Amino acid sequence: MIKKIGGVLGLSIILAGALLAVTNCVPEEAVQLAPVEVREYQGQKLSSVNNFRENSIKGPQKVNIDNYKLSITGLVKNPEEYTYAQILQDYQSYEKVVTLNCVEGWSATVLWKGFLVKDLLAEAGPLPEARVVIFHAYDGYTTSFPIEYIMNNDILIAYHMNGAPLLPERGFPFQLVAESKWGYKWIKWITKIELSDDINYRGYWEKRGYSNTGDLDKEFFDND
Ligand SMILES: Nc1nc2c(c(=O)[nH]1)N[C@H]1C(S)=C(S)[C@@H](COP(=O)(O)O)O[C@H]1N2
Ligand SMILES: [Mo]
Repeated sequence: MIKKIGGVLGLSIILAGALLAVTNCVPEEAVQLAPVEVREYQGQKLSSVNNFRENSIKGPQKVNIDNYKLSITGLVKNPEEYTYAQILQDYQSYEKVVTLNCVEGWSATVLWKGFLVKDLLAEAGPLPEARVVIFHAYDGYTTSFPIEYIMNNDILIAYHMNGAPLLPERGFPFQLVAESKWGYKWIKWITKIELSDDINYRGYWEKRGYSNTGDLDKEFFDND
């Protein structure tokens, strides 16, 4: 009797195991479909990623993500290099709708998703002499900000626009969301963040007469 129950039990276990094995054949990874752009967020209409005008200094850049690194250098305790995947994994992500205003008179309102520059800086540990944060890009473009602008605001480096990864022409892998600043401060294709003590540093357009602060509520051609 005990033997018989044991046999039935044994058979049931084998059957249950077989059933489990079958159900386990369902793929665990979600199938990736082409991203669809979000055009409205919390009641607010968003611009399309195609509403931008592309007039970057050297045209759209194609960054090969397989050997891409984002480095943080200069006046920091721990210089660091990150892959795209590490940034997306290791840093808390944030979403925010912010409007980019170009000096040429157009603007685009977009849902940005990315990480906070100040979280990256906290990890790197700026030295006390660090006054300025200089951003460098794949096309040789640069722009800079006082360290207080980065540390005292929630400034994002974005990797998604309207719910989809940045397109190559929109700055893939990373664009700075320099809120309250003119469009030329929104550096695309960021490769390096350098902490510096050079308070007179001027980026690409800033060297050519554009305001160094780049504040939206002020003239973009001034003598600061
Ligand atoms: N690396 C890089 N970033 C850049 C530029 C550039 O030429 N190179 N142009 C800037 C200017 S002038 C503007 S208005 C915004 C516009 O972004 P868009 O070219 O995606 O429209 O990107 C900014 N970021
Ligand atoms: Mo611009």
